[in-house]
Amino acid sequence: MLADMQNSEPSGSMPLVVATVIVSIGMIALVVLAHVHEPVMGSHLADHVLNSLHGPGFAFVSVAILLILRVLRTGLSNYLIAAMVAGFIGLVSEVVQIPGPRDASASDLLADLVGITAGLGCIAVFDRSIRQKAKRWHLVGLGTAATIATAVAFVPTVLYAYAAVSQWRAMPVILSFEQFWERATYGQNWPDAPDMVPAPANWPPGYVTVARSVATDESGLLLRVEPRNDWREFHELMFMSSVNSDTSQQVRLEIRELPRDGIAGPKYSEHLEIDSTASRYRIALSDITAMAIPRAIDPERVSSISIYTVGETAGTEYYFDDFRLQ
Ligand SMILES: [Ca+2]
Repeated sequence: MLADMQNSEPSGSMPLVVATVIVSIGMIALVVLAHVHEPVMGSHLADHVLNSLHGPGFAFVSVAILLILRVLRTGLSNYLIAAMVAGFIGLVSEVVQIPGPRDASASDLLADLVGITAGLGCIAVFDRSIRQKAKRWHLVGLGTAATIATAVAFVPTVLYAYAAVSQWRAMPVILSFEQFWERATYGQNWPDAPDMVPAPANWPPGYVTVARSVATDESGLLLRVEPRNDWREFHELMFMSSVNSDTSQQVRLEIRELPRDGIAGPKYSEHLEIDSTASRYRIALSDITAMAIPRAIDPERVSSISIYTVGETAGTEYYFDDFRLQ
């Protein structure tokens, strides 16, 4: 099959063309679905996987267009036409979102263009007619550009997919602060994400690395976690915590639900006293009540868990570990 891709002559390999076209249509369908429906895939990470498909999607789309063109005509201008057609599809797919609930995004369009560069660049590097005509340093430049574009287009999808699968497998543990992928489940929404540090000396054995969050005067936010959305099997949230202060410190645990129809989801909160002894805190989900009206958490729509300071505690260090459900 690779031999067929290595020249600009009309390709006789219809199965390759058909397979690429089918993959391309599937990728576009996924991206369109993600744009039309507010995706609720089971976790924020799964949503990130879907949103990261712009680059890989348009790599496949541009290659599919190129292969179709090769069946119809010869010449290196096929690359230019394929890039323009794929770029036009990307532009249209963003423009049609302007009146919809989701925003048309320049960064999505940029990701589309990177994907097109990756797809066509990788084919061009192995194209025999280009290799015969081009100077060596042109080929080196083309190969470098294709490699960088491929990395930029595909690495986010690979990393988010890895993190999403790891998060799914780790349940009912939400965060252990032992794995590098967990960084993708917290620290996305504010600049002062907690550090991963060795467990303090007064913690029981078995806790290797924990999160350390230093209170500031501003938001009071110590930690925000974006767990998997589906909590139907569980009735209790637990975590380990301590504070480096002689007096106990009150914190507010807040659970937020996913937005509905663009309106922010309800918030539920519970106050806890954290002291200097490392202890396991257990909160029954039924005890966490909505701020405005008494209602229970929808276990299929949990969006985030946040912990805020209460009162003036700037400079105080809080330690957290082992967030889990049971
Ligand atoms: Ca840990």
